[in-house]
Amino acid sequence: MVMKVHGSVFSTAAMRVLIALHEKDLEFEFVPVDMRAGEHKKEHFLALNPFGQVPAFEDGDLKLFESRAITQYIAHVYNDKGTPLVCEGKPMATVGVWMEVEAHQFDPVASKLQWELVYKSMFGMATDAAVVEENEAKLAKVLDIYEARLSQSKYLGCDCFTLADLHHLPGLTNLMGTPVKKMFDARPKVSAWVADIMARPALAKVLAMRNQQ
Ligand SMILES: N[C@@H](CCC(=O)N[C@@H](CS)C(=O)NCC(=O)O)C(=O)O
Repeated sequence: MVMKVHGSVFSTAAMRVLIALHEKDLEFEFVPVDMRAGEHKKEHFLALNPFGQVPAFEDGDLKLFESRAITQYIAHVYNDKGTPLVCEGKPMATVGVWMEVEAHQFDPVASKLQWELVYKSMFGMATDAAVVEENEAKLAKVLDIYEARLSQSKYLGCDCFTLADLHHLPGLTNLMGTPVKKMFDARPKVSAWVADIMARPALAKVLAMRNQQ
């Protein structure tokens, strides 16, 4: 039975899973969830994710939610396919550190900036300049740490592309179209890393899915 991803291609969390599946060259079915119609809060979707958020994922009788748990499942269980997105032993511990950094240091700040600078305008709402300023200052601190890390290592987790890098791609895709891009451009190692990971064909495939919507 083919794997299923339930979500919206406009959801950064769903994009994370779709990019991982394309990196792994795995066959899957994408099941669109009409979030505008509140489909993610209806009973049939809550049976897949009781928190009523996309994505939800099925592989046979296994049902998962939480995008980063899903990508880790895909990377470990299908480790013989496509790009090796995880590694073994001690190096994996460091990849794990940088996956946590993305989830707890980068993503909360990047999500607030995306809300202010990308999504609010889509809903006809005004950007709150004070929130942007506060979160730009937080992002600057995170990016300084990334600049130091990327001076020692080609990618965040190790010298090859892993989930620690991949998990950033949806947020970066949104932020690169905003004035916040200059903060990434100002840091040479960060800027080279962004250019490198954003050139992944798997991301282009997910953006093509988005353009078809
Ligand atoms: N930590 C979750 C976050 C999922 C999430 O926030 N999904 C958003 C779309 S990107 C959503 O479903 N929002 C609707 C809602 O929370 O009601 C994950 O990584 O899967």
